[in-house]
Amino acid sequence: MAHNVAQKLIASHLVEGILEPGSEVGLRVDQTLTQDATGTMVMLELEAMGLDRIRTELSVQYVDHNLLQTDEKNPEDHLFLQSASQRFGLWFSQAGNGVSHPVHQAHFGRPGTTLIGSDSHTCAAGALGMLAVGVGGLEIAMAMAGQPLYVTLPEIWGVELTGTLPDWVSAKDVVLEMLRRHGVSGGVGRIIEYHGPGLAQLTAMDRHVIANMGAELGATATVFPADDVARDYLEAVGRADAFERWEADEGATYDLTEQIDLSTLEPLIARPSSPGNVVTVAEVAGEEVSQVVVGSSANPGLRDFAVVAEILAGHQSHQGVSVDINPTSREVLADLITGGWLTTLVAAGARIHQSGCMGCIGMGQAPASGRNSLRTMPRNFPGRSGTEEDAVWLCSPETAAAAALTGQITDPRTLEGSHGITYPRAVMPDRYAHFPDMLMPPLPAEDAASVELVKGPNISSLPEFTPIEDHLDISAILVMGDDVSTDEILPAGSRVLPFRSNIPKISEFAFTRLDPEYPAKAAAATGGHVVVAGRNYGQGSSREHAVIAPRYLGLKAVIAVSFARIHWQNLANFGILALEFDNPADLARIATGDQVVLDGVHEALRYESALTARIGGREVGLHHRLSERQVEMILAGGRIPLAAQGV
Ligand code: MIC
Repeated sequence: MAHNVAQKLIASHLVEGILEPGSEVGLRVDQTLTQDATGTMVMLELEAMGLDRIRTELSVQYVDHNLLQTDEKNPEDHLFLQSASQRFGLWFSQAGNGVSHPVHQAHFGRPGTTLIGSDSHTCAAGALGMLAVGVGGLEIAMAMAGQPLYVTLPEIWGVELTGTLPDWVSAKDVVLEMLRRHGVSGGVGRIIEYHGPGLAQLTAMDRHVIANMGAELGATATVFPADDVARDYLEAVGRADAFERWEADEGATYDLTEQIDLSTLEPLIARPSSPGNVVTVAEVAGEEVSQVVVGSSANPGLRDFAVVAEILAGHQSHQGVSVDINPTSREVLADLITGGWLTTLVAAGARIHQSGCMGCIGMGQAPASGRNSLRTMPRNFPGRSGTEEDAVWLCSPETAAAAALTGQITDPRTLEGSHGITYPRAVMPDRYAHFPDMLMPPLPAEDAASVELVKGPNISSLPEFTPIEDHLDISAILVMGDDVSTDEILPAGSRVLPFRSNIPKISEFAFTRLDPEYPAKAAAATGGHVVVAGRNYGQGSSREHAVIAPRYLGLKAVIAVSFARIHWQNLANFGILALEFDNPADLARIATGDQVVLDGVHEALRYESALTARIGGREVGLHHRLSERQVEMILAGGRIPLAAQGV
């Protein structure tokens, strides 16, 4: 039988379950990736589990998020992560080396392997024919302890690319087109596999752009074949020996199909404040812009910066615009210097920042209230930039550069007429800068055993949680709408991120973007509480703090119309019951403060998927989609207590 690439990757890593979409399977994990904002929890979880040394082939800890050092907290977390990497046997990438996803792809990407990462954009590695999945930190800790990754087997969505991209249209526009067509939950329960004749013109870094924002579609993963393009990339980063061909068989089929004729695409942009609000740039041209930010995991390739430099070459950026450049990595920065592009950018008025995620996660670069900020980043959820009343738009480097020049949202295709600029096809070097020594290899086991974990006072232990009660009679202290993102559940930004290793402290920020009184209401509801939401609850980041912090404040159950994949698993990992409405219309009948009564919870979880609740005095039909394994977790109080029972 002919197989597609995703099927081959899954079949070659299957250790439990059967290959039937919708059923739970266990997959062998070859590699893991953690970053600092989620990694401290993972290391605390390894400590809580008493693990001596990791069992994965390769695990890497990056420092790329919490880079601003406005006090001692972030640098102390970096030291903790370095000591934990040495203690448990991980590679370690220091602050300044760059954003995890592109650095990982360049140094460790290997076609045909599986990678999981405690960052939702881990899926970017699908660019190289890897099965790469973003998950919560606890999945990573378990994988490092030698356990498989358990996932609901997705459907495979084949997207055939035909035609050739026109000038001024690039990879970002391809994924924005997917978001324009399908919205932020269009990929839920699916792996997206790109194929077809249009692929050959997309470089590995173009594919990285498209695979990265598969997370914004809610997809489990995005997969590209490992073909000649992947081989050329691995040669260019000095790792030709890592190449292995992984392509779909002749006649391979997909569960769902789609086609994009690249030649019909035009520059696209996502309006504030959702990656799904996509329109053509032409439609919104003329809106004033006060900031342009180029960088992040969504447009991390050297080309993405070089093209901006070549558009700006010989011009001054508009005086009303702050042009912020975040070079992806030490290596991209070196190549920008060698190619002369950095000088061009500086001469054009750009502000050069350090390598890392920076403004993408609100670590600096917050825009002025209500002023348009155009970013080549993957997300623009409300307030994520660090400014509550922000207006962040997501676009390609070409569209960003056009706004930097004109001070307005500008269709870059018009620059030919207005500024005499022909579309620059920045020529890439045959070999990219390659600094292998920037990554610290794992210590040999005999030296690792004696390494002490360096814990600053901001690093608290993981709280312990009790199992869910059989009878709940608690209040719904928050009722929300559709598409609530983890940035709204537990904000990031330079003020909150330094508390990522301190649950009691970070819980003071839980849900405050939606209801500033939430922590106080949770404290007043002494027996615990429930929150209620609409569709796609928990979209966005993998941060497990978005479940641990509310759990710490007493959250027992979330009742929603539907859940985003990573958040749903995180809820189970920390013993919170995720229930769905049988009839989505019931959501509108629930008011803040309604009492929620659930009886016989244990038996219902074990033997059925349906459950009837009394909410505000009315009967409401609910169900869950938990696997037997997840039910056991909930009944034990979470995955860590379950593991402690030896299960
Ligand atoms: C994000 O883009 O939202 C983040 C920051 O990278 C997160 C991880 C986090 O919250 O630490 C993610 O995507 O998982």
